[in-house]
Amino acid sequence: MKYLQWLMTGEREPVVEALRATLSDLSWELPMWTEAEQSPDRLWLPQALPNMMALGDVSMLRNRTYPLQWVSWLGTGGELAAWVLDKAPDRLRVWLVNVGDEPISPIATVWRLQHGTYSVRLGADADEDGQPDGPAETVEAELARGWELPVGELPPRAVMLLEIMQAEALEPITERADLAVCDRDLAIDAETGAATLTVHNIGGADAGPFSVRVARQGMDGWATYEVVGLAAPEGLEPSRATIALAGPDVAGCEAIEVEIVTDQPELFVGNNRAIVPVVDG
Ligand SMILES: [Ca+2]
Ligand SMILES: [Ca+2]
Repeated sequence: MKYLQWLMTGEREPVVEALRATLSDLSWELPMWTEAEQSPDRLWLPQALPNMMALGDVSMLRNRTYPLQWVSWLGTGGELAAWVLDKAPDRLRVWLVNVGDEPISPIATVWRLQHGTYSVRLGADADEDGQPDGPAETVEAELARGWELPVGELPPRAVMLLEIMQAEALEPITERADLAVCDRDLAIDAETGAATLTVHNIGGADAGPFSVRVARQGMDGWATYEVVGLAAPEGLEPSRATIALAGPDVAGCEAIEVEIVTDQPELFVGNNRAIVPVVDG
């Protein structure tokens, strides 16, 4: 594979050659993927190489469904070309090129960095030697799996080098509590109309006291429910707390908004809010 050839030798031409072949493949198969016929299972997207380059590893491929990517990108406007040069649990180094005509400010989501503080530097690498051409501003950022990092502004059509280097390792975030709620966590009793909300601890530590705020979607007024705590799951037993929703009256509204509020550091905060449809049981 041409990618391995680059890894072993540092020669870039084999990768460029493979990218040309990938683009050719995508171009002539595009009708088969889109308007020409039903999606066939004998046609593979040639995504391994673009994944390896832009994300650091394969994110998803037939028969390889475990996500291995090191980084993914948001806010690119479809104009970001990325080449992960170096990846390890304590560092990432990536070439970034904005191929558009306007500046973009992408956000990197890191997936395999250890929890820690990192020195982050974005600088020009016009001579493409993998080193910044001059001094570049360094900022400190705390990062862990799934956390987002604003990369900074990328000028059009310039090779930029992003370096994320660990300054200090912090405790593994998997040893934190993780309170969670999702859009299937509301039950309505068909007989009585009583509404019960379930919240979960899916983390690696007991959660102390927290509160759950509930509102009817799009309407003023929150009801707050206090929960004394929720132990971490043991073995294969899930850890759940149920809350009888005394008010607001959820009958007649399409959905409720739920927010878990805690002072405790969490494994992931993106699952602390949910819009939960109200469906009679
Ligand atoms: Ca350079
Ligand atoms: Ca959480």
